[in-house]
Parts: sequence; structure tokens; C-alpha cells
Amino acid sequence: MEFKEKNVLVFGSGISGVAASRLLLKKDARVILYDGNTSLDAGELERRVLGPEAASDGSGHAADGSTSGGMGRLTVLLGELPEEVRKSLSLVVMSPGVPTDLPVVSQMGDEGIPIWGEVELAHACSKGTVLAITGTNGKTTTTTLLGQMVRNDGRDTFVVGNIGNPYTEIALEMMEDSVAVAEMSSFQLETVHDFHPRVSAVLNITPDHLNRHHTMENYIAAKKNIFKNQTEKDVLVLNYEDEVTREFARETRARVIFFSSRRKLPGGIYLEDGKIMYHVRNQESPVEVCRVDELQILGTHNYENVMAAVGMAASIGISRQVIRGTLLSFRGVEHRIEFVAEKDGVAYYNDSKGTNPDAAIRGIQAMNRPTLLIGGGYDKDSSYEEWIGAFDGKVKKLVLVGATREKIAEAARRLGFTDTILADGFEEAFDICVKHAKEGDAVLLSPACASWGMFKNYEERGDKFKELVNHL
Ligand code: UMA
Repeated sequence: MEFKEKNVLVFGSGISGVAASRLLLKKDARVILYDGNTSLDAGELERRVLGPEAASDGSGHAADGSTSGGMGRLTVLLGELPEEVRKSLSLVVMSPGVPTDLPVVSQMGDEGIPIWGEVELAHACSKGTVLAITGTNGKTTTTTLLGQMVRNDGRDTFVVGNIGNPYTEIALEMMEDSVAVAEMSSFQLETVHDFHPRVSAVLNITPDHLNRHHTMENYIAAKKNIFKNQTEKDVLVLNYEDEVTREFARETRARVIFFSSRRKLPGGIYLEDGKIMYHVRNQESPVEVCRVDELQILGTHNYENVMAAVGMAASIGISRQVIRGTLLSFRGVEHRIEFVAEKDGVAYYNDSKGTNPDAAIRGIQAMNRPTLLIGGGYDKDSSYEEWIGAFDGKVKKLVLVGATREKIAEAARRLGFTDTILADGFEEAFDICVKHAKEGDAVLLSPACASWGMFKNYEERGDKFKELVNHL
């Protein structure tokens, strides 16, 4: 698409919207950066897009609400979207967090205005190879690990997407030989059209974000967009042990590489006797990639992430030596079952990235001490029974915060778990844990809920937890 002199609405002014606006201005589009939140500061947003030097006047933006950054033209709009603006649009670029079924979005769609996600815009404007990863859990670990493999192979590497680096921020820097390793959320995949990864992976699918997608079918349909444009020349890496992802093999044109943590897979990657094995199709015998006791990350879910990254890296010709070397030096991801410190014999673990029950199950499974668990947060319409069922006698006290605290306490009561305490805030929850913890115990932040409503994101929540631990 030609963007020059076109009116493009960028919906949402978070990091995706700001990066998308900058890209579009460089393409000489007329950008309307729009956000429903009227308490935002339009001048500040303008400065974020254009940089402090380019801001038009002391108050932030020009009288007509628009400014020129010496590239295209930027207007910042907050609140209701005026009809005359809507009618002038050639394209809408959605931030991932903005629901696509908002009435104004449906209306624009009905009026024939193309609705693209921020990822679609990045893809349309960039060159090079894309390796894309999705799944309910493990995306960030797999993306980080694969990014390191690609970088260690000496390639021009960009790690982008849901991991926290908007793809549009670097899209114009990508050259023919560049590689983007992209973590893709269901929100981002909902609004792609021509997005076409050379290699993709779906790690697992369990219920998440149902308040946004409404049904499991919609959630799965969004995830499937990762491979919808892949052809026979591409590769799709799938978890054989997940009933949903296993079936995707029937629906794709791409060459499938399966991985399994439970069985030997001819032509696939699998875990056998504590070793990760890769049986490259058409080769007589499998090769050993590494022993799991050589890795610095723990747990079957992590071995699955490793297998997915191995399959993806091998598919673009990264050597066994580079893959193995990267695996052995990989130390995992911050906020994911991260050991913080031991104080007075109590071990503190930050699993703030446990933002849904399934991820939090992995958090509690990794504990090998009696645990005081901090849970609760934003309500995504999840059900918590399975998570509570996975406590397995390890949880001494469940300290709950946030919008979901009563709902979780009620679910726990139904399952016969009554050692719950409702805290009025995050610090209070932490203090309660410290007070009740005894030598030999663990305190685990693994909330099974998003942080929204209490924190900006899970990183801020995890950082707060670490700060409190370090102040003890
Ligand atoms: N907004 C509206 N109207 C709405 C909803 C939101 O105007 O109805 C506005 C808000 O007022 C706000 C802006 O949209 O100003 C926020 O946009 P956003 O939520 O898309 O946030 P970004 O800062 O652009 O971050 C997004 C991802 N956020 C979400 O998907 C919620 C980040 O993923 C991602 O790292 C970033 O793009 C770069 O790609 C975070 C996340 O929580 C980590 N992801 C979810 C998850 O992992 O579970 C999917």
C-alpha cells in the first residue's frame, strides 16, 4: 500500500501506536494518533512520536491539534472519534490491546476502511525473514532463546512483538538478510492479513484472554493466523502433545516439525531419557542436541520451549554447534519463575509473568518447598479451579489481591482450600507472606492474572516484588 498523503488512523497510543505513527510519518502519511482515554496528555504523546525537539510549541501541540515533524503530518486525538475524521480515512492501524469488536472499529470495517494490526503494518514495510512464535505460554522464553541463537549465528537480528518491542519500531531498519524473531500474541494475530513468517511455531493453546475473544474458537482462530499465509516452502513447528496444536498439521501447507516431551517422534524433536533428541527427516538416526541437566532452565514446559527454538533455528540452517552453545548459556527470562533472593531461610521467587492460570500452574509446579503464594489481579474471565487443584499440598497460604481476589477465594473454598487471606494491596500481600513465612519456605508471586488495574504491566509488578524482597 502507498501511504503518501493518505489519512491513517493509529488506534491506541501505547508503545505500539507511538512506533506505528513514527513509521507512517516516515512514509509521508497523514497520521491521526487516536486514543479513547481522555485523561492522556496530547502534547506528551506528540513529543513521544516526534521527539522533544520537534514538538510544535510549549504546550505540546499546535492550535489545530496537528503538527509536522518534517516528515508526514501528525494529529493527536483523544475521546470520541469525529465522524468527519472517520470518513476521511484510508487505513486504520490497531494497537493490540484495542478490541477489534468496538462499535467504532466495526463501523469503519463496514465502511470498507482496511483494518490492519500494528504487526501487519510492520510486515508490509520491512524486508528480510520473519520467525514467529505464538502459544498461550512459553512465548517469551522461546522468542528470547531463538533470538540469541540467531544472533549467535552472526545474523542481523531483531527481537520484536509482544515481548515488549513494537515491530514497527525497527521495520524500516530490516534489510534482505535481516531476521525478525517475533513473539506474537492472539491480539496481534487477530489483525494480520498478509503477515508471512518463513518459520512459525505454536507452543500450546489453553484458555486465556476469553474476555477479549469471547470463545475458545475465536482465540484458536486468531492463533491460526500465524500460519495462514505459509506455503510448502515454509516451516511450522508444533507441539505434538497439545491436542489443539497437533490438529493444525492438517490445516497448513507448511512443512510441519513436531516436538514432544512425552514420546519418541520419528522426523521430530523429542525428550528421551533426559536428552533432547532431533531426528532430522530423511536422516537415518536421531542426534542428541543436549542433556536437560546441562540447561540452566528447569521444567518440562521449558524443555518444550527449547525444542521449539531448536526446530526453528535448524530450519533456517543454524548449525548444531551454535544451537547447543546458545542453549547451554541461556539463563531464562526475567519474571518467569525467577529466583530473587533467600532471606532468613525463605526463598523468594518472582513469577509475575504467570498472568493466566495455566502459566501459574507451571510456577507452582516448579516449587520444591512449602509455599506462600501471592495471586490475583485483573479479571480476564478465567477459571481458577485447575490452578488451585495444582497446589498439590505445597501452598501453605494463598494471599489474594486485585479484582479477582474474591472470585479466587470462592473457587478455593469450593475445592476445600481455606488458607486464603485477602489483602488490600500488593505491599500488604507481600508483608503478610513475610510475616507467615518460616525458614525453609518459599514466597512465590505467581498471580494467575494480569497485572492491569494495579500495575502498568507484569514487569512493573515483578519489579515491585523484587524491590520489596531486596529491602527486607
Ligand atoms: N485503548 C483505547 N481504547 C480501548 C483500549 C485501549 O484507546 O478500547 C488505548 C489505551 O488507552 C492505551 C492504548 O490503547 O493508551 C494501549 O494500547 P495497547 O494495550 O495495545 O498497549 P501497547 O503499549 O501498545 O502494548 C502492546 C501490547 N499490549 C497488549 O497487548 C495489551 C504489549 O503486550 C506489547 O509488548 C506491545 O504492544 C508491543 O508489541 C503486553 C501484553 O500484556 C506485554 N500482552 C498480552 C499478554 O502477553 O498476555 C497479550
